[in-house]
Amino acid sequence: MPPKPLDYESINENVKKAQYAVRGELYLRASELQKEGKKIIFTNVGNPHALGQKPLSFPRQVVALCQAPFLLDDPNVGLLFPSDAIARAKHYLSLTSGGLGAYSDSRGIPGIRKEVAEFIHKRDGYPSDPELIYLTDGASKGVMQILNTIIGGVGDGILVPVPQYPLYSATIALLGGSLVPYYLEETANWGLDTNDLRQSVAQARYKGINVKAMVIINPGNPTGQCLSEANLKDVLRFCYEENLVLLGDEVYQQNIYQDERPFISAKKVLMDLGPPLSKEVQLISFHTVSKGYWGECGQRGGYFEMTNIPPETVDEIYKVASIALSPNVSAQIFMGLMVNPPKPGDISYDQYFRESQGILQSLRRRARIMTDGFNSCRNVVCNFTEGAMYSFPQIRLPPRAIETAKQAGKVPDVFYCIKLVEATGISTVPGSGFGQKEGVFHLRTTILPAEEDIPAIMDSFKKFNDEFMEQYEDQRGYSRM
Ligand code: DCS
Repeated sequence: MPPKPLDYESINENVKKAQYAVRGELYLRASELQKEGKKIIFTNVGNPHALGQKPLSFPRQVVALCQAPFLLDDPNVGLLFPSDAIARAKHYLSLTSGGLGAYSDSRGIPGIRKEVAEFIHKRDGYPSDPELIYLTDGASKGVMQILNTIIGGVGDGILVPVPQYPLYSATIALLGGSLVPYYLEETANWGLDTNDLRQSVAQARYKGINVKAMVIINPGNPTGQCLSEANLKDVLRFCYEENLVLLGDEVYQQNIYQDERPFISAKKVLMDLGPPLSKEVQLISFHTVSKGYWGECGQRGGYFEMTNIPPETVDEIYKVASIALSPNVSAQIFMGLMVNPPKPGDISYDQYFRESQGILQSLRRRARIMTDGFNSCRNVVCNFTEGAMYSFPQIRLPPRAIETAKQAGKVPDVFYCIKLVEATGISTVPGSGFGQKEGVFHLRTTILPAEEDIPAIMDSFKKFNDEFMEQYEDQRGYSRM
């Protein structure tokens, strides 16, 4: 009997090649341990509500009313919901054709795309066109859709930072394209170097790869760095010279934990550069409701904005979006609320301000406690988390640990992270899942556990790490720092 179409040997090879470490081997081992009754701290995914973050009240009130519009006819509605939430729910329902149970336009509800455009205009100081904004089910679907539009086959290359968030490597693998790596420099706080970029492109072109796009993740995942304005200018000039479309993943734009390098969008820097670049460089920018102080990962709301993309291509992207009919309608409303939250003077403003700033300030403190905690551990060095939601310490594994891992058939950082979860319940992602330089090892943890729990988590990490290093260092005391 020949193999059946969905027998393992018959399925699409690209599916087998795609890897996604954020829910990979470590996550599976942690889930197994949890089933056996061990308490697991899931710091592998940037999923704030799963770690106890409370939703912001105003958006939930508005969406609750949109989901149950009959409440709007209840004479007691005003006792349960503030009047601005009621007004906003009516506003969003008036923008839909049939409420939350009906498909919307495949690009998203026009009135919400307009709110997104106004947000971008206010943020950057440059107008934005709602026709060039498409709403998506989380940023992930937007990224996949744009990569799908770019990649036709193995000859099409995408420059991706290393380390990177594996949505990129996995999607490029699924689509059968070529990932062209460029390395972020850990000793320069994960900055990028245009000479290195140039070299990566030259090498790829030498191999016959048509490098078409460059990805930046700003603030970085897993690396947590914020790109400076100068860095962004260099990147945009580079894209202009090399004829690349820039994919600006800006999902962590609200998650900034220092004041020296505030978030600046690639769109603003491009417009600041003026012509010819501002009219020529193609840019797609991504955003989401999953991050920031919203953390509404389960709602699956996102958008992308297209800059300098010709109308024919915009139409093709629309056509492909139409095949999936419609992004989630409730998620679109979350997006509308995120870009247009209560304003000073609104009834819900004080509460909204208190809740959102409470989360942000706590994340800022958590970023600091975790970085300091890692840096106090033997053979561990960690750059400060300037933004995003992760700490990405380098673990200097003793040669004997590396050998033991290899004998056990494990990548050394996977070996370390498995030992860590088995000993402490802390479930992380090994650095190899994001890509890293040869012979260098990391792990990624989120900074999302409750603030009051973090000191105990760091203590238990330190104890494990000390014992691990003790066990694998030789008597001469390898690489003490
Ligand atoms: N881009 C980056 C850089 C991300 O980190 C994520 C999610 C996404 C896009 C996609 O998010 P949404 O589809 O939810 O909008 N980050 C994953 C991570 O590393 N941990 O949790 C999820």
